[in-house]
Amino acid sequence: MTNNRLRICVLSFLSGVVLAASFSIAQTVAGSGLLKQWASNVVSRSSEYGADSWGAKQALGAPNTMTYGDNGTAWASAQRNGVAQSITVSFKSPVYATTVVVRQTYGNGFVRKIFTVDTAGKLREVWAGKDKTQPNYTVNFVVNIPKTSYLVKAVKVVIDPNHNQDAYEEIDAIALHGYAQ
Ligand SMILES: [Ca+2]
Repeated sequence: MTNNRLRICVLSFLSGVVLAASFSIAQTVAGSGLLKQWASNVVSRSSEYGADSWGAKQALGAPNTMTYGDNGTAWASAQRNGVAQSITVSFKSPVYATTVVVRQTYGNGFVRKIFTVDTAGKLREVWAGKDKTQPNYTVNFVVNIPKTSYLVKAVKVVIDPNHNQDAYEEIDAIALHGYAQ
C-alpha cells in the first residue's frame, strides 16, 4: 500500500467515525451518569423560513451544519429581522438538567432566554442575559444551570432576530445534558 492510499484509508475511516458519531442522538458519559441528548422533536416554533430547508426540524439531531453562514440545514425564522422568535424542542429521556447547548451557525450572539419545560408542561426561565457568541464560526453556546429539582423534557429558546440586521439568526442543533436521577 502506498502512503497516499494509506492516507485515504485512514481518512475514510475517520470520516466514518465522525459520520457515525453525528447520527447518535444520545450519549451517556461513562461512569458519571450524565446523559447528553440532541433534540428529537419540535414542540413549537414561532415561525420558520421553510417547511424543509431552514425549517424548525433542522434544529433536531446532532449537528450537521459545519460551516458558518446561511445554510438550509439549520432553523431560521421566517423574517430576517423583526419581533422575538422562539423554538421549543423535546428530548427522548427527561432529565434533571444541568446544561443546555444551542449550536449557532449564522448571525451568532442572538440567544436571549432559555426556558425548561417539565414533564407536566410547566415552563421555567433558567437563563436570560447577554449571549456573547461571536460570528464567523459555528459555535456551541453552552449554558450551565444549577441541576434542576424537576425532570426536564423540553427546552424553549428565545432569540432576537435583530441581533444581526444583515443575517438570519440560525440554530443547527440543541442539546440537553442532565441526569436520569
Ligand atoms: Ca437578523
